[in-house]
Amino acid sequence: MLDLFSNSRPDKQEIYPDLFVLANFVKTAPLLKEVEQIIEVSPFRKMMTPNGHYTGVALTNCGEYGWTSDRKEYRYSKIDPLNGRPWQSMPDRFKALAIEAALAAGFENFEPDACLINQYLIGTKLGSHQDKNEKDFSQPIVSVSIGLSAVFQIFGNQRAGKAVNYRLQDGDVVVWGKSARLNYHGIRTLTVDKLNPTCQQRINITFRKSH
Ligand SMILES: O=C(O)CCC(=O)C(=O)O
Ligand SMILES: [Mn+2]
Repeated sequence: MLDLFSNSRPDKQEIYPDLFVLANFVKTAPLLKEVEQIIEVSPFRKMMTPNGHYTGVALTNCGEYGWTSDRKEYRYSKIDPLNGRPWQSMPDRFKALAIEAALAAGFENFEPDACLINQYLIGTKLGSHQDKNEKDFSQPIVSVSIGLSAVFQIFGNQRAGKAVNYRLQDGDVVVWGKSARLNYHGIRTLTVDKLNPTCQQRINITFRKSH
């Protein structure tokens, strides 16, 4: 029978060519515990960018390389510029998740060496951009959502292309590569979830092969 009121989603959905959503793929409480340990050493911070503005989202990293930015450029660095120390190593649980999700979306041999962790508070957004500071575009991006839901937008190969919108929930993983690897994407301004008003932040973890 057609269930008009079901809100269940397919486990795996290609919402754009070579861009897959793995719905409710991972339990996030253990991931959040790892993030809490990472931010004790390398806290969330907004970073200055070459266009003279600070990032809207606060971020940190773990793994061999971390994505950073300053007045001069965007780059991957082995050192956290805030504390002058190497980033915390990528937890085994993170690496295993990244590889498993990539595989589930059809990307074999993913070897992430960088893990960017974004913190979105209500009212923040991430404008349309490409992930293009990596040296190896043959490997996918794996992106994990924790906490408050948010609308992911994919614009194709133009910054202001027609958007495909998808609301990401806690535990969802997005994987993109091949023809989608350099597609523009972003996150719409976060709003309060009326059904869960105490949830005030979204954490996003993206795994990349930077070198
Ligand atoms: O928060 C997200 O889901 C996407 C994050 C992202 O695109 C990035 O960090 O480059
Ligand atoms: Mn991105």
